[in-house]
Amino acid sequence: MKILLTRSLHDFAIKELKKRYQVEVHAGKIPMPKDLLISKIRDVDGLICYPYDKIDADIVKAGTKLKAISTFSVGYDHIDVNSASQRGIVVSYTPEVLTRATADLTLALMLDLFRRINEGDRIIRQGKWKTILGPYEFLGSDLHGKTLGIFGMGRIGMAVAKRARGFEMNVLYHNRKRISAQMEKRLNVKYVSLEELFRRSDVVSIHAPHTPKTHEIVNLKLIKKMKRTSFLVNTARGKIINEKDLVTALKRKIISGAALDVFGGEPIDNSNPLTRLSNVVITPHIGSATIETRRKMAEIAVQNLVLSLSGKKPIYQVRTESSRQDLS
Ligand code: 8YV
Repeated sequence: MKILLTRSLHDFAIKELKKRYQVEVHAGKIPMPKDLLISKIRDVDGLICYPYDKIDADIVKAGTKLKAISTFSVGYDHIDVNSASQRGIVVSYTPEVLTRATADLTLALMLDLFRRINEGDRIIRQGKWKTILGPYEFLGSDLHGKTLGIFGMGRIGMAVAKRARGFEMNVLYHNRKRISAQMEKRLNVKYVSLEELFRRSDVVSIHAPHTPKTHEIVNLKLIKKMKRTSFLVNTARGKIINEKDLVTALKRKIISGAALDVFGGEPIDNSNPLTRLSNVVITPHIGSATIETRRKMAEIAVQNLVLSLSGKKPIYQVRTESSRQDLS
């Protein structure tokens, strides 16, 4: 069988794949240009892809021999899962192993916003720290006693809730579906409407998947419900926020700041207005980027593909919209 990887993966993973298949690893432009992907996919049985590869209906249709798509990610908004399933193609993904790493980064970003870590770093590097700071200067705020609003109470949202309790925060959440009363009690979280979440939280953190329903759901109207002292954190998908509206809100100081690991289009550079705002902390989509987590993701991406191609159930199969219970 032949398989295609749209970019390289850990050596051990490629080795494992080469034991079983004829492997082609795309080494050129990232993401792989659509024409090239279409011409290559015609000939392969399996595909390993990444969130920036758009695996739309055209790609799926061109993959006449394609039996399995394994994405190196928990998000699968880049794959037309319905088209794939109609053609009997098994789609798999890598949840769970990246939950803690992503939740850790979320807390790191929150701490950064509250305690102005990056801002302080920038001031020193720019030679602007001239005198010892006075009692009222360069103050941040406490996390303890503040309210965190989690939008999307799936695996990552829950891991963030657990960590936030360690910082003695109060936690509200909004999810497409309310979690069980037992789970709410265990996590010590309270369900509220989306509007209430934005209105009452000192920091809102996004952990929902990107779907037609969540596309740019965080717009100026919703951001305007937030307190002027509040922050927004996004480690999920950039397209959940209307980025233009967020820039407007940050410029007009409608909210205090934002920390973003994901963007509407990636990568971003300094032509993006977000990079010029001092009340914004930005990271280059590194939620799952730890040595341990990425290794586990590679292991699972390989196992998912191998199992699917041998006609077995992959470890984590993406279910189609109609068969899905929990969106986040
Ligand atoms: C990426 C992610 O997969 O898992 C996801 O959905 O967005 C990330 O973990 C990772 O950046 C590799 O592209």
